[in-house]
Amino acid sequence: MKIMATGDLHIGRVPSRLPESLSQRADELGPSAVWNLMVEQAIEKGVKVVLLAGDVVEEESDFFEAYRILDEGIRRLVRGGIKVFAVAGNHDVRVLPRLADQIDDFHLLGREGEWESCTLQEDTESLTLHGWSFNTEKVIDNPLREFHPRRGAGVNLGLLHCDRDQSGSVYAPVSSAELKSAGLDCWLLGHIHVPERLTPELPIGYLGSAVGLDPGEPGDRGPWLLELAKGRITAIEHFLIAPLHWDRLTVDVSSIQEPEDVRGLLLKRIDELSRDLTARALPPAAAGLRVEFTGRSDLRGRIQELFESQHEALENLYSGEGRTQFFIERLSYSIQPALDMADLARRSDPPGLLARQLLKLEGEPEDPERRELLAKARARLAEQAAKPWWRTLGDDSQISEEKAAEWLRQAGLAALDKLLSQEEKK
Ligand SMILES: [Mn+2]
Repeated sequence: MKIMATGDLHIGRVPSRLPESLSQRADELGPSAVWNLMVEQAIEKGVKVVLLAGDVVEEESDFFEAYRILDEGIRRLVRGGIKVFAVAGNHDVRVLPRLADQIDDFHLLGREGEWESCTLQEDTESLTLHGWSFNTEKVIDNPLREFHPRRGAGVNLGLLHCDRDQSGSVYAPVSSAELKSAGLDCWLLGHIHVPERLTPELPIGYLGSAVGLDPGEPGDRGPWLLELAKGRITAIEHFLIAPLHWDRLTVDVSSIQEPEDVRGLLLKRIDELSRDLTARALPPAAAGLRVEFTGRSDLRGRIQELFESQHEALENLYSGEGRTQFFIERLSYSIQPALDMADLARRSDPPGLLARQLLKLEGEPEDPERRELLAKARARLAEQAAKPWWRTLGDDSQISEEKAAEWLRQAGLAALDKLLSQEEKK
């Protein structure tokens, strides 16, 4: 039996911070778009049950828009033999019950803050759902206090909108320990927009928003697919179909000679991301990037000038196969002035000592002092690499001199930056 589940959809909210060229098409990128994709994919993948973990609708005033979008989607799902269940969250506490009353086959679980269960069956597989809905915008009581489940057939799954491990919260505070000991096999949670890593071994956590609604929601988004067989959860997959992807890129400019070289570095990073996104079954139509330039360079001012003069071009970047429109939502410049290592190395304080070691690293490969430094580093790293908890990552205990030198250099530069920034603050 296949299940599709999503956390916070927020139908009615328009993704923010889109550039001019995309704001006209915001409908194709936001909550209603991901919902339509979910409907299509649920039918195509032979899903039997679709679950919505609250905050399906942004607010009361979105009733008509949400009605049109949900009604149409749910009709299609029902025609495909798919059942739809939801619980209400703090945003849709009033609007969701009303929508459920209007839309046939839209089942709201746990009205009036009372736990509700129901068992579904498909061939030999059963699923028992336990759900609870918000009945006021703020709920200070822990809904699990009133939860005394009677286990039903098959996998027993809890659907809940709640604030986990925030004891003073006014959004239905619950604790991880209570969820674990509640007697169910799985908890799919709504409210927090950052998705957690759900696995068949630990199927308890936040599903996250179905699509990132602003740059503050970077990373992978989409609904989840669960598979049940012989009364157990056998697979859980985060199904990354969000039509809009937000991401943060840091681009180290330390190596550049000319300000224009930064464009190439930036494109390379976008290319890498583009390859990842294009490999998806449904690549996003658009991706918004928050880019931070880092590292050390004396060209900071000229880099900033260069990018500020071509603002428009940064709203419409294509890369690779060009299926995703990239845009730069924000550029920031955390570039430090270049260091004069030789100058620093003459100092007798900790930065001076560190600078001398760094110069050694970059110096003559056969220098005995360099060799000794690297031998020590490799011994220490090998000790770490041999620890049992790294074993599953494969046998990487052979650390080459070259690799050790690069790690030392990066660690040394980072430490030097830290030491010098403390000096600047004095
Ligand atoms: Mn919420």
